[in-house]
Amino acid sequence: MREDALTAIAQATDLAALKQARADHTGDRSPLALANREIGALPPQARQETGQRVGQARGAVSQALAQRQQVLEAEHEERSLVADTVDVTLPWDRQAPGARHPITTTSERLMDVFVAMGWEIAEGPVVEAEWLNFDALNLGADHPARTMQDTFWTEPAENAVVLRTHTSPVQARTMLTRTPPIYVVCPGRVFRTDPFDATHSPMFHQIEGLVVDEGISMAHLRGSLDHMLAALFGEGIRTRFRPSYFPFTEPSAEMDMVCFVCRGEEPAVETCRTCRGEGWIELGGCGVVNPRVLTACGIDSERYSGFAFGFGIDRMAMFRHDAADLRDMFEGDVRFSSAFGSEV
Ligand code: FA5
Repeated sequence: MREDALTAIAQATDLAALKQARADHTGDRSPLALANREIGALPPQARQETGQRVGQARGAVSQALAQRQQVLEAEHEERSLVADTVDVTLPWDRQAPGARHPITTTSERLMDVFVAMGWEIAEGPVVEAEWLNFDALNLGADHPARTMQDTFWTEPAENAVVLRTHTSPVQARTMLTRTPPIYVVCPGRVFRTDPFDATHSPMFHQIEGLVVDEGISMAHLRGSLDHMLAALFGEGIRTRFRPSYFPFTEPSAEMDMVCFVCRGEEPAVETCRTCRGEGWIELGGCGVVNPRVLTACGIDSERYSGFAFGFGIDRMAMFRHDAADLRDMFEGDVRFSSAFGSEV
């Protein structure tokens, strides 16, 4: 019995065969199990001697099983390692994956900067009520500044809707639905009947920021924008504030960044097609929220003040990646995105 079992165990060449040998030689119906069960029926003297022999045989068999199991498991693992080996040098024909667009990664980076400061993300629709795109922002029907942004009208009727020309209607939406303190940013697509050139597109992206709280001033605006640009481009980036006009902010300013192609330096600046010889690229408008806008949106303008800004994300993405022509952003060529795909 013992020899039969040990031979079967030694001859098991894989784990399945060993499992079978274990069942055959140690299972309930195995000769060793039967012998063990019959010990009790033997006369006392034979019982002791047989009990000892059967006990030793069972011990030897279970030890042999354990040893063989260890050997076969090690062999199995070794075989698997060889079988699963991947030759990374083999040529591959998988389709190249897509890549995240630099406008998406720039937009997410911008949101991270503000979320890290405790601001919230706000959203609004791209097809917007005329009232929210213009009137609520102190741009009444007869206001000459309505023509500042060339609008795609979708319905030339009363209660008209437009493709939003800026992300500023989200300011109005936010103030109408929340109470101060308000700290929000809103990135999104906007539309204007602008020509398609190196720095303009009829569809582009803006990020709007709005803060309404007690004691907010232009200084808070400048500090927040400097922090945003330093986080995106690194410290020491050359920017300037230019006095400007927006009906929804007073005072208002335009923030420019030095042209990343010619760096604003002579003689390159003169022929630079990206900044058209200006040396600067306009990033966006900003200012202290006009109290009339606060009042129109149901906020106590005696108690609260605020600041707002609306910056072009596409231009910041161009700057970040040294892309000289905005049109490349919208070609849909995956090689363009791939070049910046891993950057965040
Ligand atoms: C506005 O749209 C204001 N709503 C910004 C604002 C918000 C001011 C809150 C005050 C308070 P503006 O029309 O200047 O401002 O556009 C803002 C930025 O969008 C521009 O500086 C530019 O960076 C970008 N931009 C404008 N038109 C285009 C375009 N056609 N293509 C790409 N970027 C554009």
